[in-house]
Amino acid sequence: MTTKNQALLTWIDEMAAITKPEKIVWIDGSEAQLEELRAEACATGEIEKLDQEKLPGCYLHRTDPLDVARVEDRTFICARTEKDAGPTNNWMDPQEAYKMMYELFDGSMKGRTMYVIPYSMGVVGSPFSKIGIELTDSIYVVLNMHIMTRIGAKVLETLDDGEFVKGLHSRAQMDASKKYIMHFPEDNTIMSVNSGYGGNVLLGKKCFALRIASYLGKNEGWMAEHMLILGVENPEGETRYICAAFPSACGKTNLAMLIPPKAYAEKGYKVWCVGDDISWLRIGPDGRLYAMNPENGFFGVAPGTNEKSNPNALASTRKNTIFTNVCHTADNTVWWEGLNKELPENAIDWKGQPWDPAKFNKADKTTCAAHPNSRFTAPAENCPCISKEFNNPNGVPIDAIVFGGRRAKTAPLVYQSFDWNHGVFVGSIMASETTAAAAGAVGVVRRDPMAMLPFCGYNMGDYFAHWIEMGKKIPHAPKIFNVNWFRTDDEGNFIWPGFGDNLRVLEWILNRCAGKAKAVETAIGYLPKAEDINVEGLDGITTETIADLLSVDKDLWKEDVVGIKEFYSKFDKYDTLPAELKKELADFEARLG
Ligand code: GTP
Ligand code: SPV
Ligand code: MN
Repeated sequence: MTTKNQALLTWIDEMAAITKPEKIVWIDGSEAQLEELRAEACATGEIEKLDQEKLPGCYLHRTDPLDVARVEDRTFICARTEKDAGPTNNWMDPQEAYKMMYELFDGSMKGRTMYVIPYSMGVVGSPFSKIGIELTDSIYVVLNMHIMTRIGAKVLETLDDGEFVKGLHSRAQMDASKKYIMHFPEDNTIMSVNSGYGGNVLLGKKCFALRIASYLGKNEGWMAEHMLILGVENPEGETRYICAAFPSACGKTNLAMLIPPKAYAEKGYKVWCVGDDISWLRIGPDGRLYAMNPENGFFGVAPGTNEKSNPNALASTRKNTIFTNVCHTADNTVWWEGLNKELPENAIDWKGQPWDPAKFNKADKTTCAAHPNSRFTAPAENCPCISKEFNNPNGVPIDAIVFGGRRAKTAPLVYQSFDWNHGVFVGSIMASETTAAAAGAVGVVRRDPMAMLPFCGYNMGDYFAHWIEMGKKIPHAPKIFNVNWFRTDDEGNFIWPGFGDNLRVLEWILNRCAGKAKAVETAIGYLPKAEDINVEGLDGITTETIADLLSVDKDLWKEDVVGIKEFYSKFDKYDTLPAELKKELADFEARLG
């Protein structure tokens, strides 16, 4: 494999001079080369080959037990000024950051191989796709990037002497105290050291496709969002597309692949998955907003995935999949909490220790066989409901944008914003309980605007302003909604059945977009009447339950306003909160009375 791209060759030379690998191997994307790497990683124990009859092409990997999730406190936006990174990001001066990182990378690949991975986010060669090069000393990273992105010689060919995003990753000493995930948006550069976990090291994903891309999008007039993309096909055979932004581990993969409830399937409803995590959105020639999924696979949460909750995700993991931090069973397959009711005997837990099912206690995460953030990396083409538009470089036209999070109270099952700017406000005040997808406390409510809090590559006030500006530029803008699948009763149980039944809510959303459904106006937005959510075939859920799920408690919202104001006040320092959002907040308070 060769390239004439002098900037690329020079950069690789410079990075190799710092990291000092024993050799450099270019990843051409061929099955022969990948197979060699799998064999090498099996020989060193980096991955284990699973039962090839039951799970052909599947492997298991365990990370360091202290390296199991994204590390937000070690993730930095190294923009030129602190203002450009904004109050919600960690910031470091770029010169200082480069100096520190080059010291940490000094000799970090000694005795190891540096792999050069050319990858494309989006269909190779499409004008809407972008190319990255990741240099890494981890075969696990190479094998995952092969599933999650389009890699190899074909990417290098289309790069020619064009621009690319530089990514440097080294496991180095895997020293947690020296773990850093650094972004240099003004230089199209990402550096990650001392981690081997997914979101920290698969640099095409959150680092490039969200943090760097959101910055590029602001400058180039498009948007990079933490959103799934799905198509709902009605019995007449028309497909309408929806993008939805939920925080990490709040249901994107599940919604993107949902199986319609029986009553819907019988009528002929179908759901098609275009993407489960990231959307790149542009205005099309017809004035509508188009979404494309820059990824080529799913890096999905394993626990809770089963034949009932998400059969499409489970089916996607039955071949050519890498499992990370799940439980290894005695018959050389995998298991995780919620896969089925049978607790495996003689299994090995995610830390590599014998697992005792007798000591398992659902409420105590430390007794789990699989880590709560254990994941599968599965090729998109495995998914039984993958959309025929998956490889359409232009993406799909979007009717509705849906925000949502985990809220035990306050947020109703669904509501619609009054207009685009109010929709931006609704996205900006999103709050959700934290999950195991990031290191730190779980279950604490925090503000997570547009599910982008950990992923926005620049000042979030400017990001809100970009949303407002986009609204002015899209002639036929999608309608904006908010959903909450996670309201609980007094015992803490989820009231709404969720999963496939979420289609009942999407139906109201799409009917609203088509001007076919009624709504009631409330202080927070337009809500369905309880009888407008179809409960046909739902066990134990009546129109009264729906009424309860749709209730708007003004006192709870008044409490929420305190939290919104506190969050908004973070933007005072550089005065970047758009006037439009200040007005929306004032109007909201007035409506609450
Ligand atoms: P990331 O990959 O971290 O971005 O997560 P995600 O947003 O794709 O979340 P995912 O679909 O993997 O769901 C995370 C967890 O939420 C899983 O344990 C699911 O079982 C659970 N979950 C998903 N959808 C629903 C739902 O509708 N209701 C309930 N109660 N739980 C859900
Ligand atoms: C998330 O945390 O939102 C994920 C997994 O999708 S990771 O790739 O680790 O970011
Ligand atoms: Mn995600």
